[in-house]
Order: sequence, then C-alpha cells, then structure tokens
Amino acid sequence: MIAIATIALMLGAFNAEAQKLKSFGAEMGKKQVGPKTVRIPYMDVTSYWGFMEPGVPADEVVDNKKLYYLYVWIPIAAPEIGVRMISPIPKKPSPAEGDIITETFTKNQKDTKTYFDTWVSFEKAVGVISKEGLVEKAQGATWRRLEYNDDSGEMPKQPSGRSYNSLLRVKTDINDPMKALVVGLYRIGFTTWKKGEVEGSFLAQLGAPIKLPGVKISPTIEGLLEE
Ligand SMILES: [Ca+2]
Repeated sequence: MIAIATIALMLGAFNAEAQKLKSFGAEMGKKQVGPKTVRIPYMDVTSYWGFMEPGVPADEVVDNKKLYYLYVWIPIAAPEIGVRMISPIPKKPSPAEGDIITETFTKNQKDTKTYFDTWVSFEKAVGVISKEGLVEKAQGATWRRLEYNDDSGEMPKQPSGRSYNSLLRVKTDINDPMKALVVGLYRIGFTTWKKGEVEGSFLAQLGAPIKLPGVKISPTIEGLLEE
C-alpha cells in the first residue's frame, strides 16, 4: 500500500512539474520583440480552482459533449477579457487568498494526476446588465458565444506532452455593440475535446487589463448574488 501511494505521489509530482503557469498576458499592448511576443500581464486575474468528479451531470449536452458552465458577473465595462484553463492543476501558482477554491477541489487536492483535454468558450447573456431579478433573467437569456478555444500553444503542455490546454481573449469591438464587454452576465463553458467524462483537477482564470471590483465566478447564478 505504501509503495503504491509513494509511486502515485511521485507520478503526481512528476506530472505537476511539467506545468508551471506563467502570468496571464493581455492582447492589448502586446509587442513583437524579434520572434517573441511580449504581453503585459492582466491587471486583474480571478482564479477558480476546481475538480470534476466523474459522473457529474452536464449543464447541457452539445454535440454529444458534456458542457459545464461557470457564470461570471462583470461589474464594469472592460476593454478586454481573457479566459484560460489548465488541467491538471499546475505546480505554480498555488491557491492564494482571494481565489475561489471549491469544496470538490479541496476534497480531491491529493489527486494531481487526473486531468482532461480542456475546451473553453466565453458567452454573453444578451441584455442582462443588472443583478435585479438575475435568476429569472438568466433562465430566459439568449446566450451569444464571443469566443472559444480548444488548444493553445501559449499554455503549458499537459502530462501527455500535448498542448491541449485552452486560452482565449475577447476585445471590445466599438463598432459592434454585441461584442462590447459591458457590465453584465457572462459564462465560461467548458468540456473536454475527448469523448467521455470531464474529470480531474483544473484551474480556470479570468483576466482583464483593468481592475474589476466585485467580479464573480460561480457554477450557479445564485452564487453570483452572494456577498
Ligand atoms: Ca484542448
């Protein structure tokens, strides 16, 4: 038993070693320095530490994939929003004060080796711009997908050695009100590109080049209303 546990720990350490997440850089103001793209880190980054246990019912099934949602309240208009997801949880950073640390993550934090090939989207609830009657408004909302990503070369590789983690950025388009990142209700959709279960630990981050006072991320609409 001890030998198995030791091996599992070693494997876990090895897998986590491969993943060190660097700062989350913005699209705005990026510079090309020779072959390198230099990005200014987002001023505001909200981290959500999660763990998907197998068999959790999907929020929605789309194209035979189990889709899960993390609802987001954006408190002030933003020029840009970035979303990224890494699985399994990286060695760095570690959960910090102010992060959203879920109960399932805490319960399963010894499992650092189960992971999934992430896929993320970022959607806006059309016209939902105040928290008044939010639960009801969310139920009848029309969701517009602003961006999605499956695999990003900007992200650390997964333990498989593949660049299957995800990163997307959305910029406010002043010529298209539908693409303006105004105050309101948004959601991060996530699933796995692979068939089958979405399982294992993950870190999701939402970044912005400005401070977003009171930004919230929650698997439920009700969670956005908690103080
Ligand atoms: Ca992927």
